[in-house]
Amino acid sequence: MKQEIKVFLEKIESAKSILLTVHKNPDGDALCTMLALYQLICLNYGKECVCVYDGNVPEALHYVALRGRAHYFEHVDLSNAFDLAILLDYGTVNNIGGTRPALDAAKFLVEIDHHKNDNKIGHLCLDDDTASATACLLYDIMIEAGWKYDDKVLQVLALGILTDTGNFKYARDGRPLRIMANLVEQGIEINKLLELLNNKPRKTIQTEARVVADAEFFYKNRLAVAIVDSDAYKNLDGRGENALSLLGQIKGVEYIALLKQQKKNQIGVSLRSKNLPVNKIAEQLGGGGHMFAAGAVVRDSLENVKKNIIDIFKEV
Ligand SMILES: [Mn+2]
Repeated sequence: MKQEIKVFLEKIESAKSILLTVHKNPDGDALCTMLALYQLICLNYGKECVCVYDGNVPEALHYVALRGRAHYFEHVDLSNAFDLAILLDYGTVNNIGGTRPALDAAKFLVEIDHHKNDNKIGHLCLDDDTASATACLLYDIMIEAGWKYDDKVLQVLALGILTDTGNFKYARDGRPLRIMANLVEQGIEINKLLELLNNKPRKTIQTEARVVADAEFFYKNRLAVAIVDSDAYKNLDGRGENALSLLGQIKGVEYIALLKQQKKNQIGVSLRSKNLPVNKIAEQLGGGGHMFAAGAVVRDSLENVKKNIIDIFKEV
């Protein structure tokens, strides 16, 4: 067994209190991997971890197994330092949000992540930035540790992989498919999981459809820019993945920028690309992410951010 995993298992073994957390506004991979680890520690060590997040969980994820185990951080007493904290799928420190003080106070911090990150904060880092999802990393740990698991663990791991790879579209190598093959052989039904995610609020889907209808196109239609203004933003559930996906289906579109007015002068930017990497552009805007899916939060007016984005893509 790898030395790091050995240390990880020893830390779980000896901890009296364990905190699990993920990036703010958890997506499917973050939430589901946290829930899987919660259940694995329960099954294998008889220990109940505390699972917390900052921000909102998309409504579509409200029906996943074990959902009730994860709590908004302000609803939980985090004042006593935890023996062990485990931070999953966080990307960069800026993404952690309100659970950060509890992580800093913990006696030992383990991170499990698949994002590229030059500023790691874990005492032990079980990271691999070539992995397609943090769920893949946890699956490998589970197998290497020889942990028992149940159907709920398999369900949430499968959901983590499906959501983070966009149903395998963004699989970076064969690993997520091999893992999913194992999960399917053990009873996971992919169509049922995809159905389970079809629980988005009507106002979200209608808002995303409107945003797509109003999108603008630049540079011979290679760049699509879509705007979610502050009124529409209230209706969004998650990152606007449907709008991004629809725009990506348009012939000739190579890049998509979805600008979300979170506050008057705070714009969330989601970038998608079919060919050339956009993570460098996201970094230029103060954010980061993966090669073909990246983002940033820019503190400026919607008009300025839009103008700036269109300018940046002139060079691309
Ligand atoms: Mn992820």
